[in-house]
Amino acid sequence: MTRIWGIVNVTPDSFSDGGRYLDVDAAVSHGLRLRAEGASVLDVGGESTRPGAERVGAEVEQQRVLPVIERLAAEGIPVSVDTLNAATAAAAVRAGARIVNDVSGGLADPDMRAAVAESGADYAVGHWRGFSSDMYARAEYRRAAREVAGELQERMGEAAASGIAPSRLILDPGIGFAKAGAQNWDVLRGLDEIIALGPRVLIGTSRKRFLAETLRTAEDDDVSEGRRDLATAITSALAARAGVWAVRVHDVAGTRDALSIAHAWDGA
Ligand code: PMM
Repeated sequence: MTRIWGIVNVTPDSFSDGGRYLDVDAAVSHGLRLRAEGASVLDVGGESTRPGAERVGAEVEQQRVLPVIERLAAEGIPVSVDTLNAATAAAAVRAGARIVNDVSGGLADPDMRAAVAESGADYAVGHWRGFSSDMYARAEYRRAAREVAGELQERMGEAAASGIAPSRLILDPGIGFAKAGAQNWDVLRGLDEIIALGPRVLIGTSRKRFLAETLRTAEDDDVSEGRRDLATAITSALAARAGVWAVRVHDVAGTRDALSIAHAWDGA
């Protein structure tokens, strides 16, 4: 069964939950609800990576995520920390996180790989070409899936050189990161090239702009959260059939239903 990572964003400016979970108690109860709905991992983040978002310092980020991670980990739930900062990653693992989710794959902070190696945590490595402020300027591909796979292979080599075994790696092609519109579909269509690299593969399409762009019409320009969640459930089910290990989503219940249907189709 494809695993579900439930998103717990502890940010005031996240495009997807609008800051509803800033408060620690609210973030923890949101996480517990996602767990009850079927999330295998809760992915806790304190810095928004949405296009054009301001960066926050590591100190603010840690004030947001550490109390939430501590409480969710104390419930025995596998927690991942979504961060670009080595210091936050190390502190989160001390607070109980078992996975470091770095959408930059080690490129944003030169100390990240050493911190992860030392921590013993698993390492989710994203495909990334720069901070969100200018990532669309770097969205140039001739063959998107092949180039993403090639760059992820470089990140795997760097991780190995830092002492992180391939069995600890999770690869993520970084949907929406330095990829515009149709380039995201090119990557999803070529997922087998990324799966062929060997490590577990994670995909995050949840509520992303390329889904809204696909659904938008002249009459209905503003694609609602519910419609984005439905599109997410469908892409997650298709990614599951393509062989990914896990999908990272906001709407765990809807995605769990979609995965159950996809697995039933396969007789699983
Ligand atoms: N996308 C976002 C944040 N973190 N982590 C991984 N591994 N993969 C992703 O695609 C990804 C991520 C985008 O922001 P959101 O948390 O508001 O969806």
